[in-house]
Amino acid sequence: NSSDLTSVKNFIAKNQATPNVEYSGVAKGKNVFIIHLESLQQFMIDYKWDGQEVMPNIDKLYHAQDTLSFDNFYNQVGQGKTADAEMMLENSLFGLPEGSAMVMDGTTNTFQAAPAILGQHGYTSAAFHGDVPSFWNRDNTYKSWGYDYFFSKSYYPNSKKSSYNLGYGMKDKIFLKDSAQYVQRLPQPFYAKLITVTNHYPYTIDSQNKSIEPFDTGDSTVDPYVQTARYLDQAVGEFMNWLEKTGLDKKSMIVLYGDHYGISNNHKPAIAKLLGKKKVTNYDLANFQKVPFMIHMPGLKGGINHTYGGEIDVLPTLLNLLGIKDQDTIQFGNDLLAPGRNQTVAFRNGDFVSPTYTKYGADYFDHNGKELKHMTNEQRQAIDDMQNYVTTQLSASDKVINGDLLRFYQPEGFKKVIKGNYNYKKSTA
Ligand code: GP9
Ligand code: MN
Repeated sequence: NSSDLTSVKNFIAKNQATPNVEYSGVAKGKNVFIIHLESLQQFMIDYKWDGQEVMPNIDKLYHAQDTLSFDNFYNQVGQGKTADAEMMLENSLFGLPEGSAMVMDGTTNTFQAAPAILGQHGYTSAAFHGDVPSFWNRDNTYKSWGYDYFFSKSYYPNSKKSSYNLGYGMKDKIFLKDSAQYVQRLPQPFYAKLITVTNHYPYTIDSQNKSIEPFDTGDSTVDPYVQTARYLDQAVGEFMNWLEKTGLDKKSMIVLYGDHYGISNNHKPAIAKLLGKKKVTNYDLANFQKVPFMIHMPGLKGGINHTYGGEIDVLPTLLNLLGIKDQDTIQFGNDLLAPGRNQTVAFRNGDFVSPTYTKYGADYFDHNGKELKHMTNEQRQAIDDMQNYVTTQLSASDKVINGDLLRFYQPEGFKKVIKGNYNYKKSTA
């Protein structure tokens, strides 16, 4: 109801950081690519294995002068995994404590999502995914988010060849190559989201596409991860080459992100081996939740930024770069480049990380990863304040989704999305 909406708005007003003016509008009018890197974790950046750099293409982008890279960027997903990441990235709303918000509320709720916001600033939006459109209820949710196009399996003639598919859909190299023909035909400026799938558990890949030895932790769930991550890196490299060849790279801002961990906390001995440690603490596991986040654009003042943030912060960051004012939208994140932003990052279960304190599982840590078995009053107070912020933020976001509160709210200049205007069925004419 409307009093819930008021408390949400108050929380946002109190916690919203003023975006970084130096970066406001530097990407104005550019095409936007969102490249979803399935299950890719930050520890894989610059990782060496089998005498080689595992991901030379992504590493090169990570270190490029015109890439803004973030090395304290966390995934914040819950059970909705990919779907939660998509919800956060494009709405700056959290997934739910249980289940997937895209599945449970994507069809019926009102949203003020990136494709709709950009659509009202002259952008054409399109999502690409090489599997059935119903997965995670994307086909319905994308209408609520205002996606003009959704290219899924039936749009890809090659999806019919069984050797071109694996696990959750078309193999990334084929998927990205075949998506290019549609990308090329989109009116510019466009907002295009490409969802890769090959680097997904159980990390199988055919022998022609294996170009690195599996890890040797002895944990068979974990070991092939490096082989599909390598394949994903090659697919991204090929796509970047294509962008350069067409000249599209010069007209675009390319955003890459890992959606969530590939190696779960059920594999602690293997994680310890990969990190070169005897055993892992909860602090290590919290760190292990970092995922890559990079914004690449020719001419962008890049570098590796150490701010603590996560998926919830992406939308405000991108809107500021694009010069789109959104100060009155309901978004729970903050511009990652904003000076003085709150750097407490919530995990979906209420745990958190920050530059000063971390809570993970039953444990609390200081900024050096030292466990706080006994706390000073000052530490206790600081941690209580952080916990309070995290709990309030998560529950306010849940109120928005569970109560469908955005149906009562009209940001200035935003036109309500009319779901019936969208139809993603491939026409046979
Ligand atoms: C399915 C893919 C995988 O389309 O996005 O989802 P996940 O299992 O990672 O949530
Ligand atoms: Mn995923």
